[in-house]
Amino acid sequence: MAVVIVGDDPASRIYVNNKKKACEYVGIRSEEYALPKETTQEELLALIEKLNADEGLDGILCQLPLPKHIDEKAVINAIRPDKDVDAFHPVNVGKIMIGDYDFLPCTPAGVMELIYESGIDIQGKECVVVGRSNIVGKPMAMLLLHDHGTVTICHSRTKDLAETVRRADIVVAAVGVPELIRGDMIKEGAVVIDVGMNRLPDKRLVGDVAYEEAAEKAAAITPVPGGVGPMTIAMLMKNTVKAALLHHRDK
Ligand code: L34
Repeated sequence: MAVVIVGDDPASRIYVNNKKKACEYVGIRSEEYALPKETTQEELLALIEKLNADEGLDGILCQLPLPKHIDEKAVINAIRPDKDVDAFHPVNVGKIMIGDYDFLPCTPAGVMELIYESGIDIQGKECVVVGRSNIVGKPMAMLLLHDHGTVTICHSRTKDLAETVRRADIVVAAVGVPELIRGDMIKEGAVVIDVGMNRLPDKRLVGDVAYEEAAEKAAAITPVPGGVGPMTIAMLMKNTVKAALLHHRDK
């Protein structure tokens, strides 16, 4: 796998290091391409072309966010779909929509794995996803729908967030607002999954859920850190193995 990181965002550096450690742990060879923040879009696209053509690589991951002068969409579109272990390329996104896919995006896939492993049945449940990003909220809603959940997506223009979240049997918070989801928004016995990863000025790392409050009501809840983050990385490993199998199975 090739991991590309542009610039010196400290959070991205931690996540990429965690990914490299996981690769080492499971026995995936990883190559890091750490580019300076001044890298031009042309330079980055040229690197991706080179990685696309490299027969020795099964997966390419370009860590987001990218510096503002680079068009993320152009970069995502440039990655060969069969090496797109993030499942961000439009071809892979489209396949997920139909339910016929090779890769799932790592964070939503990790959330599903947590739900399955906890023995929680999604069928017929009220599922509320807070956040509508292309990389988490939207695919998350689609995966819950595939498992027969009744899915509501909330976002910044939602009229009554608290009232909507209060209906939920399963809440997935992925907005990037520290502790937006309070205890009084959680139904007794709900499952609460916190995708948020917010670094406060005092350096504390908190999720999108006020954990202590919500934990008093929830039947199950994920912490931050130590919840969805490590699952994202585990699913990246799974996708990379899958990419390798798809590339080499018939050879
Ligand atoms: N291309 N960009 C691309 N793919 C991804 O899948 C990501 N994402 C998100 C940001 N940009 C990306 C990640 O890797 C978020 N993300 C991610 C990965 C790992 C962790 C958090 C976010 C993680 O390891 N979290 C640890 C705490 C780390 C810390 O101390 O800051 C945890 O226990 O939650």
